[in-house]
Amino acid sequence: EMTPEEIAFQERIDRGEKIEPKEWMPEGYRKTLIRQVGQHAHSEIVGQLPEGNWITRAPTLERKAILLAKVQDEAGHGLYLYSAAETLGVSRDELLEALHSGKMKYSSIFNYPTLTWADMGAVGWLVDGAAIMNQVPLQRTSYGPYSRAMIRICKEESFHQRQGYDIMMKMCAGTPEQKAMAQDALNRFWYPALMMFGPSDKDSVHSAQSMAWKIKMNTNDELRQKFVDQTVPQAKYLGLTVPDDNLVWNEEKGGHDFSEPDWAEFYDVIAGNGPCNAERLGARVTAWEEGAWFREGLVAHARKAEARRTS
Ligand code: FAQ
Repeated sequence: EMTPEEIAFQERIDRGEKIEPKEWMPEGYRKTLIRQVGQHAHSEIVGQLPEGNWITRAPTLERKAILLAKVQDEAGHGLYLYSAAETLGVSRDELLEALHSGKMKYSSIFNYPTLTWADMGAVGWLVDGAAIMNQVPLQRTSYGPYSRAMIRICKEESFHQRQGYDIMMKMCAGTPEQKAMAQDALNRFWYPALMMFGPSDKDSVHSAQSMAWKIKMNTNDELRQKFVDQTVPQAKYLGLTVPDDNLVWNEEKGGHDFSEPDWAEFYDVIAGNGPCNAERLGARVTAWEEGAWFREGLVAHARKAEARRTS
């Protein structure tokens, strides 16, 4: 049973109106957004780590400058998203505490290792490619601050995807060893990239309500299908093979048939048992603890400035 307030709220959503921070919203809407926007913010922050691993070992000065800029963009995306989440009445400290204690998730993809330079290509091409596929529709999401953050983020994300594909093109036009590294990176990142869209629709607990509220604009399977259809020709252009024997164009549905990722592995990774979960979370917790002196300094400085103003 919906209350009159809830009915009026749903009508606003159905008309395509944006919901703004101080306006009435159902508690479930607020909670779902805090979960999704918070997890999205955490993903951007944790997502700096797999690429940060290669900044000191980039093959040229130019590649190093590009990678550094990309990782800095991710920090910025995390900050806009924390700000968007804060408008829902949760503090950044509370969100970080939930991340550090393992109560809140971040994207499964960042729990896989980046073993070679070709992985920087695969991350940009596939991981940013999957991220954009999900984020472009979210520019039209019903919550104003989230939708505005997405507009800015998508502009930067499309540059990230191109820089990844550019690395793949260079590697694939290089020596046989370089091309083999590119193929190996595709082999390792293909299924984890497919998992980024979440469980298949029949197992997605939040999709129906989130789509009714336009917190999500598409189902997980819809976006995964679009991603496969977009990416397969790109792999072909590189002369690489997608690691799926069941991959075939299905004329009737106008899309590819493809193998599902290993969902047992997915659930294992989001439960904290992926190859790099402990390392990633450990790095974030250490960074937080080692930054305590700096946060304390900022607060002390703000207090002094305040005292000077009011005395
Ligand atoms: N990883 O009912 P659903 C980036 C959880 S892009 C971990 O289908 P929902 C950019 C889900 O939370 C990546 N957990 O859930 C970048 C739920 O558990 P809960 C970030 C996952 O929310 C690129 C449970 O499974 N993008 O960072 C995942 O309706 C390169 C049931 O699932 C976003 O966050 C997963 N892959 O749909 C940075 C986009 N999938 O919370 C650096 C916004 C599902 O009840 C380098 N988010 N779960 O405990 C979304 O669109 C949605 O939240 C989905 C999941 C589609 C991710």
